[in-house]
Amino acid sequence: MKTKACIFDLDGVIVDTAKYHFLAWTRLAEQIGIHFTEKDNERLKGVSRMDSLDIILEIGNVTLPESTKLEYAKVKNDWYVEYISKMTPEEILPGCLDFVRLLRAAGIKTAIGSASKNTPMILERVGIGEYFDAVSDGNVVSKAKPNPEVFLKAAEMLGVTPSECFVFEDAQAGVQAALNAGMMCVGIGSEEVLDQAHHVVPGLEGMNLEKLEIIEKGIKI
Ligand code: B16
Ligand code: MG
Repeated sequence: MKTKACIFDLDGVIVDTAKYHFLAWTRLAEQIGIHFTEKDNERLKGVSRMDSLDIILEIGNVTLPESTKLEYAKVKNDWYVEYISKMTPEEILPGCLDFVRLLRAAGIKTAIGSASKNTPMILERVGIGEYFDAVSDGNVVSKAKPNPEVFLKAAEMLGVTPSECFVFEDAQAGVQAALNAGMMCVGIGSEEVLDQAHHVVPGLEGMNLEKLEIIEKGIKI
């Protein structure tokens, strides 16, 4: 197989932290007087913290000075950290650990490619850090997905070329970032939303090396 590394998005692929982001953003939106729904929350997936706040303010038609926005983003993050600090290994999404173990046993490198600045804390809480050879996250990159920086950085950390990498992503912006990086991409979620990916699966359950090889060859499964 040509593939030498697999890069995993964190929120929505390894753990479902979207629910905690939603709780914290809703709490903040209510405080500002903005009605924010679960459907609106879809727009925030894979998007950076400050860009997420801008989307919420746009929904509420609210304009704020930069200093207040930074203050609000901090308040939201403090609440979010309060939620994720209680996460446990049971919250790792089905199939993830089995697949990562298979990859590592086959000598394929693994990395995290996430927009989140809270990546180290989440990995520590769910006890999965040791399974990844590199962590490229919001603390080491500055350009948000669909910019490919986060995935290119992961490849660089692993010492592989982009064409040797597979990305697993649940957000449209993330799929686009993987394609912009020149990598293969498996979408995690709905085919309708992630139609740009080379292949889409509902989750990592049942994913294995044989399937990866078939997707790499461009054969539809
Ligand atoms: P933080 P991913 C993304 O993580 C989330 O999907 C997105 O909703 C969040 O705003 C972003 O991380 C930043 O997170 O506020 O923790 O730095 O999907 O790229 O793993
Ligand atoms: Mg995600």
